[in-house]
Amino acid sequence: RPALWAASVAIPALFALAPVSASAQAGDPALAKEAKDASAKIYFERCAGCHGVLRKGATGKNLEPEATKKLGQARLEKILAFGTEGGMPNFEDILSKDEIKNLATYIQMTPDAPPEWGMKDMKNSWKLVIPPEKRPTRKMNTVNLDNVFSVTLRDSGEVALIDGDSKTIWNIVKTGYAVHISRLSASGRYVYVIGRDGKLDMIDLWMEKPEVVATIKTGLDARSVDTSKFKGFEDKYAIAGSYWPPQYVIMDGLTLEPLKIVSTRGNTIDGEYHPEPRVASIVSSPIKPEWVVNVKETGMIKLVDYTDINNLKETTIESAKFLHDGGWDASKRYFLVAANASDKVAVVDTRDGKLAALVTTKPKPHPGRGANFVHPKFGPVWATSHLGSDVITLIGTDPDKHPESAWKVVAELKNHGAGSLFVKTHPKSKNLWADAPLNPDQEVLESVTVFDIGNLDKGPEVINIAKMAGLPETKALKRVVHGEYNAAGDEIWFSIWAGKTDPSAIVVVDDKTRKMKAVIKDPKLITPTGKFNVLNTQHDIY
Ligand code: DHE
Repeated sequence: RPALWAASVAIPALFALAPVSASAQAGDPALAKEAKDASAKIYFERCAGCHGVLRKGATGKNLEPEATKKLGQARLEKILAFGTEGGMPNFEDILSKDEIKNLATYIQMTPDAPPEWGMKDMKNSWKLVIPPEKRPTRKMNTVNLDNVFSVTLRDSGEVALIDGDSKTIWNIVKTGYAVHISRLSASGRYVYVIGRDGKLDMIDLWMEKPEVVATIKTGLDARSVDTSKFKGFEDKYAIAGSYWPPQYVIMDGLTLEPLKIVSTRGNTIDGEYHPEPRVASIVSSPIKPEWVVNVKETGMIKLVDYTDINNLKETTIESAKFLHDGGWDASKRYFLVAANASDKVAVVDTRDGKLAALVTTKPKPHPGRGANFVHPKFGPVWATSHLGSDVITLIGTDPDKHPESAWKVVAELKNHGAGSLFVKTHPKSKNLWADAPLNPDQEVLESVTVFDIGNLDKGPEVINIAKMAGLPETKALKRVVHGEYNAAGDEIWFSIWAGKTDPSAIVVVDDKTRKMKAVIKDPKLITPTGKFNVLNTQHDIY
């Protein structure tokens, strides 16, 4: 399987920032300095996302010397070249034989800790490009902002802002490397974009052409961002979570000035100390002045109360290790987050500040933000698809009116394959969609499954979306990824994720007829992946 799941875009300078701490142990194999530095860079760019910078393991296995030395040089080289059944990608088509050999040696050496990134570094990196008082006082364009899509152009370090009404690119904005997600301000005016390199950019949609008005490097490796959304605190603060250093930072919501950094290092739910508990998903509660901050390796879910950030209150909820992505139930009281490598979904009751349930599922649930709909038999449910299984799991979410179904797997629908990343529906839609971009089979990764919510027994329709795009044949696979609805809820958009130099497209499907409605093509659409519709993202509609 190609190594797409691993970050395949250079995240520069992590190891160039400061000399890494020398921690070689007796008996470690050795590499010449140049080979070691090159391997450290490859490890960080391609492996750390799943295995951790300190190689403690998360979505991927523990790769500390104690484990890797047992496997030995030859076996490690084989695994790196050809991958494993367990989901480890193959690198033989991306890395040279020498790179694989050196990497196999490197991972038998004691891991070096990269530098920290504290308040001074953040302040030095912070640029207030246009201060709030110099920004427009009214909307300076005629674009229907509710229906703008912020589209990740993964391998070019940009986002495309696409006018969803005309389906044309409004602007392309330079952002961080291998951008991960976009989130909206409570007002719907600002788009916050976080890059894997920790760069956070704030884009003003009121400008004639939207541009970055503030930017900061929040860490050296990051995945998540949100703002304060509770009444009275709308956009007062922004928050970004890092993978490295393991911490989150609270910033001024309108300028991104860093205000407070909180480490997430600590003990796991098993009581063992972990030096690298990375911040995975973050979401802002609409019912309390709180963020839900999911700490991957410890399995701790933090409810961070932002009413008084100098005397910060954190409620720490124990759940399951390897927390990753998740979304609200329809009532927005419960947050459901996948502990993917534990095969569990944790349910947090944000009103009472407690774990409501820990639901065991088929392997590796991966919901994105999930999908909410009313099941004809079980009432309100939340859905997730899976990386490790060809099912779409439905979990009951209504303990008041459907207590017998609440927090139980009430159904497992058949997806067209494993290797799925995202499910999606919309309150106005009767369809439930799921992709499978990491499946090894070409027909499967090009296709999506769609169920009629009112008649799930009828079984799914499987539609090849990549073929609809009419792109020329190239060597790269055309992975169909991440469905996202328009503001009206009558179109669903899918990205074609191919190679950096391959032509790509976004396919717009009419939700009712399930037929192609438009194809957005442009040479500037380089590796489109995640898409974030302004209205749906602003109000957590999914
Ligand atoms: Fe993601 C969400 C982490 C690889 C596309 N991804 C998330 C979130 C986390 C995360 C923690 C939740 C953010 C939130 O809600 O606050 N992703 C990681 C990884 O650690 C991982 C496995 C490896 C890596 O090195 O980054 C990884 N992710 C990918 C990809 O390869 C994807 C498919 C393509 C890409 O653009 O990089 C990808 N991730 C996404 C998308 C979301 C996301 C589109 C947001 C989904 C949504 O609908 O909200």
